[in-house]
Amino acid sequence: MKITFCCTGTKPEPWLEGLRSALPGSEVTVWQPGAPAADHAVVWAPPQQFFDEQSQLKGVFNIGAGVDALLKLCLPAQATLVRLDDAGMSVQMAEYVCHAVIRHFREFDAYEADIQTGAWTYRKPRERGEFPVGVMGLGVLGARVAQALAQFDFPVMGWSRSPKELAGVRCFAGAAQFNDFLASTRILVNLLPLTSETRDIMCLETLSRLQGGGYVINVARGAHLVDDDLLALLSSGHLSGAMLDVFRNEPLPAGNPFWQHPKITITPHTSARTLRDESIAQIAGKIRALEAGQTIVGVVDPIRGY
Ligand code: NDP
Ligand code: OXD
Repeated sequence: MKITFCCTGTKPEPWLEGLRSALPGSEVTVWQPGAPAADHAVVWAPPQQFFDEQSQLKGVFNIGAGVDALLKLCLPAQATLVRLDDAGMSVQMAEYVCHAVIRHFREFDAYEADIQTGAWTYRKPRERGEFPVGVMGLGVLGARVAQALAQFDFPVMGWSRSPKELAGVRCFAGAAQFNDFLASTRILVNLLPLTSETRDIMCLETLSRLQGGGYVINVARGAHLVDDDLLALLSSGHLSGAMLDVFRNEPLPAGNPFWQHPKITITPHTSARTLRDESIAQIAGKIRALEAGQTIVGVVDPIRGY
């Protein structure tokens, strides 16, 4: 069995070694233009030329959870597109979002600023019930995040396309319940995939529906958020702040107002990193299963877009 590796910005050697030892007898090589046809591909941000040449692929394994960039390309029609299914990302996402929510709720940013000026000050404890958190997207990552937040006794809401039941989470579904979800939310967490339905979903109209003093945590994709609308609502005071891990252009260009904004905290697309060993084990298991004609989880529906 031949496996081709085409992951932009990723050091290939450890992946090749890992895949070879997880799939003994397989031939795993880095893709070069003109390379021989392979059975399966392990990819991140490949060029269109890759799929034009490797048009016979049976499986295409993305080394991330989001496939929005891949779905802009023309993939071989018969290839099964598979995204990472957790592989160690959900616990990282839960850490990041709980950190962001707690930092905001407990005003740790203000305490840090006070300490910098030598001030030993106390703030009045805030009422947890006044900080309901709404998680958009209740998939592999969103469900874990929502349940982790519920452990801290925040009121937690969740919104997904299809109805869900999650312990400790008040679930809303579909366009019909979106406004009720927003109106019940003060801290909004985005864990949606980027699709034609969800692009620009955090805009003036939707963010204005959040409870006053709202806070936005975007850990999915930059194009979910209309940047100028966030800035306008921060200026008006309707929103009190944001923690952003993802941006329309990455790396975030120098001079972008998000770099210096006093109410915005940014991180460099690092909320849930791809973990190599977990990912290799998952991908190798799924290649074996596909070869054996078995069904696997994490298959992307290109029409749905995730
Ligand atoms: P999943 O596919 O498991 O979950 C997606 C969720 O979004 C599902 O609950 C789905 O609903 C819901 N959804 C999709 N479309 C809509 C819609 N139109 N309206 C309402 N709900 C919708 O994805 P993951 O949880 O694995 O990942 C989510 C995203 O997180 C990825 O697509 C990626 O962009 C981002 N990500 C970011 C990382 C980072 O480091 N910043 C790392 C990893 C991922 P339903 O359940 O009904 O299908
Ligand atoms: C992913 C990501 O989609 O890293 O996995 O953003």
